Amino acid sequence: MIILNILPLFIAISIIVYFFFFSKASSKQIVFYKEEKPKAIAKTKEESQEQIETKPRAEVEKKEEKPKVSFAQRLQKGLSKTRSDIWKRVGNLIGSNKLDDSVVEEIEEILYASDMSPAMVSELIDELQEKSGEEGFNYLKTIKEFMLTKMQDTQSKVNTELYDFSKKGDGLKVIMIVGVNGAGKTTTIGKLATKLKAQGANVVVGACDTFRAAAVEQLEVWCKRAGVEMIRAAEGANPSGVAYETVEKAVAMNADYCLIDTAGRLHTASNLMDELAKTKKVMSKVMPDAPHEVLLVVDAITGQNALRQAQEFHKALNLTGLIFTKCDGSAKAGSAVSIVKDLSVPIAYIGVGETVEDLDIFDLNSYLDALLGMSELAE
Ligand SMILES: Nc1nc2c(ncn2[C@@H]2O[C@H](COP(=O)(O)OP(=O)(O)OP(=O)(O)O)[C@@H](O)[C@H]2O)c(=O)[nH]1
Ligand SMILES: [Mg+2]
Repeated sequence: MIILNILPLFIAISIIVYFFFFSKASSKQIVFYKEEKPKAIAKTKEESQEQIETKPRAEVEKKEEKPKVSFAQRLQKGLSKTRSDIWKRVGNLIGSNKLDDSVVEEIEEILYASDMSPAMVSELIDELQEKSGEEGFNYLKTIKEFMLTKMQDTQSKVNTELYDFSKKGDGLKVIMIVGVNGAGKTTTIGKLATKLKAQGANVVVGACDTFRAAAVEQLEVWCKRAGVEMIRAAEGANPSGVAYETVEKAVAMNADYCLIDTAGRLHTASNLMDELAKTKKVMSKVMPDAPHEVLLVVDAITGQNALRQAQEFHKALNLTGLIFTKCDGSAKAGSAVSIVKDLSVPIAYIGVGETVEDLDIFDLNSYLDALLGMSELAE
């Protein structure tokens, strides 16, 4: 009887207790499912959406922008191979001691590999031997001093009007670019046109490499990008004719600079060298003092042969300057010193890569510091 009386109460309590725990557990599950998991996913999406919408555009772009690399850094990097393969090895052999006869031969071998002329190598070694006995001897300073003396008189002849529009006097400047195949003529013209145009100059380019359609197209890409006019002729046309037309057009347009690209040729091909001389001469019919500059593009990888090339081009065209390209890919930048000294022709520009920013005015001091690793020491 008592059991029968208690039973409903027991059932009722059981039901209440069951519902109380069950609802708590399920609500816990729902909350967990609702609040934790989905929120975590939604949070990420929302956040990224929020970032795109609310971050100022400049800030987003700034994050993507690569840090600007200065030309000094590019030069430093470009010449790192020469520095480590040549000058650091020389330094390791000399140290700060008196130059021992036993290492002279080894140093000689390393210096020949830099493509310095044999006469210059022996002069430098004499200098090092003499100075190494003195107090406070520093082999880098001695080498830098030696190279400065060899190059600075010639380097002071560089015509700044060439690369600095603000320093250019009145009238058109015609610049003819020559060199062996693949030295970097067209690329250099493209870089130059871009730089001069960016300075506000009015530039006209003549595509006088009429041997290959691809050569004209390559130049056209650069000119379009730079926003400068290019004069072209039909494939196989006479390059002299294109040079004549280009200077004529540049005069008519009252242009500031006229850049003449030419086809690459071996310095030993006399008929092609004669043709180049003719192209040069024909420009003077339009403008008596044109071309004002004839620049030889020298691929630094060429090495010792570069001096021979430069001599032949100089004989045929009376060069006014040199452009050293591909200094980033070579350990043989030593030929630069020999050519400048032997030909008395200064280096106007130096190239250390394929982009516009990789070409700049040749500054002897910075070049030697980067070559010898002296700026590294200064840091
Ligand atoms: N690494 C490096 N490559 C360069 C440099 N200058 C030019 N080049 C590359 O060298 C190659 C040849 O360059 P071009 O400008 O076509 O040479 P070119 O003298 O006009 O050649 P031709 O017209 O065939 O005689 C290209 O792939 C250029 O990008 C430089 O300073 N460094
Ligand atoms: Mg070319």
